[in-house]
Amino acid sequence: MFHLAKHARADGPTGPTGTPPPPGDIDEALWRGAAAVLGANWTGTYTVPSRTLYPHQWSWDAGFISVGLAHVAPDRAWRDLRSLFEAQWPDGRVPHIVFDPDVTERDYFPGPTFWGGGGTTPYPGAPPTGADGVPARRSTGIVQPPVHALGAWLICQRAPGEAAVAELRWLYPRLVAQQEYLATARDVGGAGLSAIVHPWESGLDNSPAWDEALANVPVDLAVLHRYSRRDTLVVASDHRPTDEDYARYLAIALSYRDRGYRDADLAGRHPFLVECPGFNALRGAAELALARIAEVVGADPAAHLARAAGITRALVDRLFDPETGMFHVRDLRTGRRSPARCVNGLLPLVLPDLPEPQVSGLVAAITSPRFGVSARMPVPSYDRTATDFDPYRYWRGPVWFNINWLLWRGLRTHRQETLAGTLRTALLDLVRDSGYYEYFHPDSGAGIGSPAFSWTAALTLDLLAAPDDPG
Ligand code: 2M8
Repeated sequence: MFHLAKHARADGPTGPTGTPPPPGDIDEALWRGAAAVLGANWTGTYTVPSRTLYPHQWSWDAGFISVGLAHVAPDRAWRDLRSLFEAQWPDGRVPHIVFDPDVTERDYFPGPTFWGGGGTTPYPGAPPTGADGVPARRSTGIVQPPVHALGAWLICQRAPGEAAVAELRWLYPRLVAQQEYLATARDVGGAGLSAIVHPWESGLDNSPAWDEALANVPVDLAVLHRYSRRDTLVVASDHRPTDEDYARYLAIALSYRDRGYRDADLAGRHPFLVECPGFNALRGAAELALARIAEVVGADPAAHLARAAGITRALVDRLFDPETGMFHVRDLRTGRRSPARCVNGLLPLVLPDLPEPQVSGLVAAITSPRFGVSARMPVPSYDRTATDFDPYRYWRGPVWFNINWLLWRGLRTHRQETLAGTLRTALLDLVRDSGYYEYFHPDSGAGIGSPAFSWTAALTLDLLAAPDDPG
């Protein structure tokens, strides 16, 4: 456990004082348990994903967490997003981890020293100071899926009012800069999709989606002697990425870092450049959320709507495979689409303007034996029928809550209410039976990874509240 005493909130570690009661006739124990997890993981300015495994602020975690906080502590939801965006780089990128200066390097690897190249100054390109001249917290130089505009829009929907509008005004230009960075510096393929430069940028770290692209990255296990992993001291090693994968992750990160996190000439030299359907679908969803935010803050929504439509078209043209009926990642170094059927290939369902053939393909995949949503189990992270499906190893099989919450929203968007209802019930049963775990065994439902995991708790609240209008 890390720094529980230091981070404990003034009103106690077990939950926000005066947690609002659950709306309507819903499971009060589950609601209060979820609020207590968020209370215990609150540091005073943001929420850690997990006290034991992830003691800093993570980018896409913050987006999901903010949606849950909107139900029980909207002020914290906004504070969480502000904390993250205070560490935004001048080029618009929002770092995938923003480090807590009071947490030691021993508590998480790779920490600020690794990402900063060992220096004590911020990285090339990183903001020297944050808002109001406060020194910025140090950060990584890579990004994660941009779920923050959606988060901001949903906070505003769940907890409307003048304070929400003021927060939206502060965030809007920052969210626009984030999208601009992804649409320009990261459009390495030149076709309107952003490339990710590291598997960690996808959020689905060791998904089989990356296997083909990673096979071309040499493994140098010696790197693991220079640096030592910490995750496998906290969680069973067969529930985490392998050492080979980890050595490649470090090599790719070092390659990016040692060229100052520059994006200008990525195509010729960077060892990992992939277009991910999940990342880009969420970028499209962010543009749609920005269009709605623009209306509130008095800006023009048209450019956001146009960009969202362009992303949907590019996704269909470049990443959809009519034979499998789903989307697949494309390796920009070889031009090949990966054959692996992974859950990021289902995420374009969140886009309301996805054409009918693609929607039907995804709904068929979700209900097929490969991903089969049954009343008992949500969608796993990988094709259940694949020979290398692994029910324990992180993003290679287990069920993840954030992805299923997105699919639940996507199903509702496309008026698949019965299927959405089945998925919601399965997700809530999972946390009721196993707790607010980081991920879950796709057959038994047993919790794996970190207990008391923030996005699982946050999205449980949103599922319990299940607003009529998903927003
Ligand atoms: C996991 O990723 C981090 C690296 O970013 C790790 O394994 O140490 C992923 O599940 C990622 O999606 C998530 O944002 C992060 C924190 O919850 O953990």
